[in-house]
Amino acid sequence: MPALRLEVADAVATITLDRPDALNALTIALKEELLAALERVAADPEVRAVVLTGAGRAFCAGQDLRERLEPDPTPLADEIRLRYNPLIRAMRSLAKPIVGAINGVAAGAGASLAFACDVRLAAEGASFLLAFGRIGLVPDSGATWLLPRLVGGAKAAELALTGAALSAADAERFGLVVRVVPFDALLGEAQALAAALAAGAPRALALTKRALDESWGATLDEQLETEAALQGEAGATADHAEGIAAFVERRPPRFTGE
Ligand code: T3D
Repeated sequence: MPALRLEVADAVATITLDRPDALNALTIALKEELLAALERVAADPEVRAVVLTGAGRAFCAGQDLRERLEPDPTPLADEIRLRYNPLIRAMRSLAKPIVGAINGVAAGAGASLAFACDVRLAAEGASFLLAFGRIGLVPDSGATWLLPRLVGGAKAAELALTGAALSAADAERFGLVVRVVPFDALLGEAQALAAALAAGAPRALALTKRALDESWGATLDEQLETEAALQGEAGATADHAEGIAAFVERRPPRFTGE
């Protein structure tokens, strides 16, 4: 049985983690399906933006803890390297924006998946929970890199060390989510935001995502140079010419990704 749904409509791919009875906890199969889905949307020129969400009342409860009790589980460090790190790398290197529609609790590596999205909307009642410490583990799947950059070091330390839940409202206050909306409106709002992004110039969006990520390890001087180089690339696209033509002709641009 597939544990994930991938639907494409109007240039937006919606990926739904689909094990609601287990709060979309990550089995090996689900991790492999998610990586395959990310690779598929990366390769599909029709897809210009992605929504990642969960089925039912949770976004994702992290590693499926029951699977870890099965005979001969993969050693933890190997599992992280083999199946978690590639997911986070695939999300961050995807040249298309990912909107996280955080419909409910995002715990453990489920929170990490939420942090690895480019922007997040949350349903009222959603929460973020670095549940790792409760089972004697350390935050993984990029959580210790992404969270301090998203909410600041002090808040990240509190959440990582105490395992306290961050409510959707507090996540909005800390800038982790851009908006909190009623549960029933979440998917529609996330898809509308993704559709708006999908109408943008694909190359410029991809380069913007790259510039933002590269800034974390760069000095101002290095980043100024990165921006100049990326602007050279963006400025050479047909979409840039189309953007200027549309401005002058007072009409909406029709970006093609060329
Ligand atoms: O291990 C490795 O490979 C290394 C990688 C580690 C990465 C990680 O993600 S470590 C962290 C793993 N996740 C957790 O520790 C979170 C565990 N879950 C919870 O703490 C709670 O379920 C929640 C706070 C997320 C939600 O609580 P609540 O009260 O709303 O729901 P619940 O009743 O606990 O769960 C509902 C069902 O989902 C329940 O099943 P049942 O009894 O109705 O058949 C529960 O067992 C199942 N479920 C929830 N989380 C998981 C899970 N089943 C398997 N694995 C889970 N992580």
